[in-house]
Amino acid sequence: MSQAPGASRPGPVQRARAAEEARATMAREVREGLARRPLPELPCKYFYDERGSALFEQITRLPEYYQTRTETAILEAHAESIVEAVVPRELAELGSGAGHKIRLFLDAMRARRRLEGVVLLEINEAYLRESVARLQADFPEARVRGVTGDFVHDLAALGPGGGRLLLFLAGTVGNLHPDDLPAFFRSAAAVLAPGDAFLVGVDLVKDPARLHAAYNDAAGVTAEFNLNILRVLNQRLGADFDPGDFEHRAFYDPQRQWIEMRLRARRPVTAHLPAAGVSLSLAQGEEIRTELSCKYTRESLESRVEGSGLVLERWITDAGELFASALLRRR
Ligand code: AVJ
Repeated sequence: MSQAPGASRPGPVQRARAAEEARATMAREVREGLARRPLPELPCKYFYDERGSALFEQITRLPEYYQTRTETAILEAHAESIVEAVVPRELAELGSGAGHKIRLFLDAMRARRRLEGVVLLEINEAYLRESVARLQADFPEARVRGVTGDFVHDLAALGPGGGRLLLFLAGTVGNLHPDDLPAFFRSAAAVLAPGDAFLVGVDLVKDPARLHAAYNDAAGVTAEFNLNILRVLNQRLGADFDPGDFEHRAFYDPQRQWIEMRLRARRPVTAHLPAAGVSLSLAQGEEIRTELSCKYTRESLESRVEGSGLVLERWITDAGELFASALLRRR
């Protein structure tokens, strides 16, 4: 009966790493990020506690934030034909997992009586538990399981592929640095068997004004989302940030083809993060980078897939070419 806390036991939700290890990893990543100069950084995966996940859900419904509704429309039109081409037995998803989009694929798989398993990899454990329970109730014929972890370090926890369609939607691939994409695609290829597929949602290079508006919404939800990372540090690392000391900033860098989100100190700030063993001093106007959201073209994305063992098989966009679904096939 005695089991180490956090040890993974077979069950619907398994942890890629024990809770204490996850906290130690967070402490290290935050310490290393904040030590960077000239620009201190925080890993954007720490936006997503319960409040952060709820704020992101709100972002997806903003008039300025075209990504979610555009990708949904693409998948509503094409999920069937993707399932037709891939013939998966198992659906795997990195991040989210609760939403409407995964169901388009599950319904198409069910209609072909091919649905055997679902596996979700998600960083927010509470959110993951809910998603697993909901999907299991709606798709009783499938074995639904979840793994808590992040998609950079914990992909291997998905286990070996074979009949797998792996989804990575919402343009979240844009949160990785472009230099890290080749290694990421190789690690995705490692959890796929030849013939398996990887569907990646990609936000496209476009009019900078459109991008700017999507990350500077009039209602200020993105600003709240950005500031939430400080609350997460306060809660999980015992930090003493006052979110009121910072303001939201997001801008498009046309050379790098990415959106950067930053938090700018409104006044001189000193914060202590005891659990990370670090403190941070910023002068007024100094900034912390909290997120990269990289935008791609077909060519710039494909160049980073090259050599990974995956090949671009289909590139589906909306009529306005705002967003793309890239279907990659494991060779
Ligand atoms: C989760 C990567 C899709 O970069 O657009 C939304 C997160 N950040 N508004 C993105 C986000 C600011 C989002 N993704």
